[in-house]
Amino acid sequence: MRRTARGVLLRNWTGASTVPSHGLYPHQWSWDSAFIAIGLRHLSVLRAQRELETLFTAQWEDGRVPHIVFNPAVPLGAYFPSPDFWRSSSAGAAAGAPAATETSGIVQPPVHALAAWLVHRADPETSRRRGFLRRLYPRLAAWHRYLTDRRDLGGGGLVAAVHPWEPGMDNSPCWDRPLARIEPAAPDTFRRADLDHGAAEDRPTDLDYGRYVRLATEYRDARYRDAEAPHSFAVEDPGINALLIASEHALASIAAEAGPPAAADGHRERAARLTAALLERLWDAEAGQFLCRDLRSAGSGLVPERSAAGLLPLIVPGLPDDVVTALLRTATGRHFGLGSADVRLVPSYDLCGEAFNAKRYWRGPAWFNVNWLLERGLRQYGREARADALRTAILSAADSSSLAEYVDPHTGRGRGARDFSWTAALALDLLTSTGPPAQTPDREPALVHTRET
Ligand code: 2M8
Repeated sequence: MRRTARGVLLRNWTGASTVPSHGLYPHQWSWDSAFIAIGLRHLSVLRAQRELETLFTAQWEDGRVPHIVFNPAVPLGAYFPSPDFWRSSSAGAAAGAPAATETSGIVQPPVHALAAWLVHRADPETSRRRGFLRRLYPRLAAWHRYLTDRRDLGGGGLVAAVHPWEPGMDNSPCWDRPLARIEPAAPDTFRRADLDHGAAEDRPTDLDYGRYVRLATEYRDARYRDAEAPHSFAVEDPGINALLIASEHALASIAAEAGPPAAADGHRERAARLTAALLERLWDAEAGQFLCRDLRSAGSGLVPERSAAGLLPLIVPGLPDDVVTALLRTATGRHFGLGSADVRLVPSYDLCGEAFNAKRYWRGPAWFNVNWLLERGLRQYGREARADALRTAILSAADSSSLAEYVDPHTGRGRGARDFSWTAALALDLLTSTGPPAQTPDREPALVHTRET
């Protein structure tokens, strides 16, 4: 398993970063790279540092970290939407997009500070020698500032996603209502490349794609300036906000190690404010989980759909006991089935929900990054036995599915791409850094040597 995961990460490395999968996703993706770095640190800390550094060289001057950094060597038709759709270097110039690198204009969940901290901890000496955190800290801080200052569209202290791709859970049923108001782009105005690699019944529908294209076009036409863009889709997602809080805590540790000494307290305070806003705006006691808030609906109400994003706040430290207890009850109950006989991994969406589909992308299948985050959350709240069982289940599904992009939550059968980078990276991480307390950590020496630049 370790050898297979390592092989996938080596093959998917393109010289300065890692593709999620050569066929379906042939460029660098933002939150993928964070998860990939978390696994790569067990193979080569230099390569793990480089993964994050490459991503941050494409950061915009307004602080945003684009969700895709395009590889100019890949033909335009290999992925849609391609650089000639986003036109970041021209349309994004006013927002500070880099002139020499083409990127998308939207973002993905901010897992990067957490990843940077874990990469540093894997080999603090090399990290200090290379000034890894010292160089990355201002960029990470600017990234978080972009989210908190320019994306608080609801005015309640949380970050809003302006495109269904931003929370990373593209076609989650949580977006069905907010998306229903969006006029889809005409099907003959774009060509999907994803269907060249994935089965149509696994992927989002053409109607969904038409809406994704419309929203991205509107943002681009507003030159990616948040104050001027219509943002006709604006949703506060518990996943993005929980990851921001976890990363804000990591940023406090990074600041204490390599930033201005006074900054650590500021990050802790910001994490506390975000946590209060998360509880205030997205916690639904009756549902026993966090929900999304649709800022463009009448009354800006909560969306009555249960996605696994609503459990991700388990990675946020310091939640009230009653919230943790309720989250665990929901995770292990009929909606998500954690630990039950007919559920291998926690599904991306409510097993009892009307829209549940065990095959179609983020409408039911289980994803490895989500389960890895939940495993971490369970451990953080002292549920070691549950965390150990989930760890075993993740590793077994990763192994039997050939490191698939996602799996059927009931059978564990692989779907989507195989040899998927974050599945390999997170499996490697679980094999290496955590596990039942009785097990001796099995650290391998660095196996890959990259040139230091
Ligand atoms: C999927 O998203 C991309 C668009 O960003 C796509 O469907 O083409 C999602 O699973 C997302 O979370 C992931 O980062 C990306 C690459 O793995 O693929």
